[in-house]
Amino acid sequence: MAYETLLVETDGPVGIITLNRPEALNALSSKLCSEVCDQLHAWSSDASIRCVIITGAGRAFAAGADIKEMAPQSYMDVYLNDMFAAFETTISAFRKPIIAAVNGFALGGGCELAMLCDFILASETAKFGQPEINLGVMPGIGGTQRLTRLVGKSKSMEMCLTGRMMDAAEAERAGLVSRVLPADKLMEDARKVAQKIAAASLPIAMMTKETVNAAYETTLSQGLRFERRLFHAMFGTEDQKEGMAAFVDKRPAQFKNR
Ligand code: CO8
Repeated sequence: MAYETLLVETDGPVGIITLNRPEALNALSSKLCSEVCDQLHAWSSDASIRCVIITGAGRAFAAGADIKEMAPQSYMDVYLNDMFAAFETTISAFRKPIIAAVNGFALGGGCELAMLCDFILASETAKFGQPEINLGVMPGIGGTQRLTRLVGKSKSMEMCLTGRMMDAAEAERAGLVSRVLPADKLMEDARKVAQKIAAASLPIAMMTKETVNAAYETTLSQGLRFERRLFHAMFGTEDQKEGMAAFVDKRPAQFKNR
């Protein structure tokens, strides 16, 4: 499918979405958001895609929601359109692993998009922030909730109340990003990580994602019970038999995603 605001490619089982409005630092316009949703919907039912990377063209991952598009809107406009609700729910409901490869500014809705992904790989040039307070609003695509869970109340509160940016090193120390990579290696490494994930059994990767995410939604005892039930259920898959047999036979596993 040809898009106005995205570049989309596949590299075997890995789907790569590049947000492509570099002249606007990849600001999340309604068109861009609906195109991301369309592509994720297509890949959710495409069995050949087993992991997705989202990144940005140019010097930003995304510098937030499109301020020029939002500026004139009224309360009724954003309420009745349920602004950003479909974007948030489509990404958070996507069942296959998604990696954010953050190459530059990830601000406001851009930081929230990165946090909607399953984990963040950041280049040394990445900058994270929730500067909405400077615009007379606050984060609205999950920033107050996800940032707080990831970095704790004190840092989240400071960032949301002051709009200060965090550099990549601070974001890694704070637990917002899983790893910081040299800028010229970010996509090469992100592709390697995605290929590694895509080489695993897809249903097992999906159940693993669902179980880690359950840690944010349940008590510890409910989460442990959920983990144990899915762990037991994995013994009903062909891929568990293959993975363990391959270990014993000292050969690479050939998963069938069954
Ligand atoms: N929206 C629209 N255009 C943008 C945005 C944006 N978020 N960010 C940058 N641009 C545009 C600029 O207007 C400029 O365009 P032009 O050349 O036509 O003037 C171009 O991108 C380049 O930007 P700058 O010239 O400003 O580049 P600098 O290097 O000087 O500065 C910054 C880079 C610091 C990133 C700066 O652009 C900036 O502060 N951007 C805005 C960051 C921001 O405030 N983001 C939060 C937006 S609000 C939000 O995300 C809310 C989400 C929740 C909504 C929930 C609803 C339910």
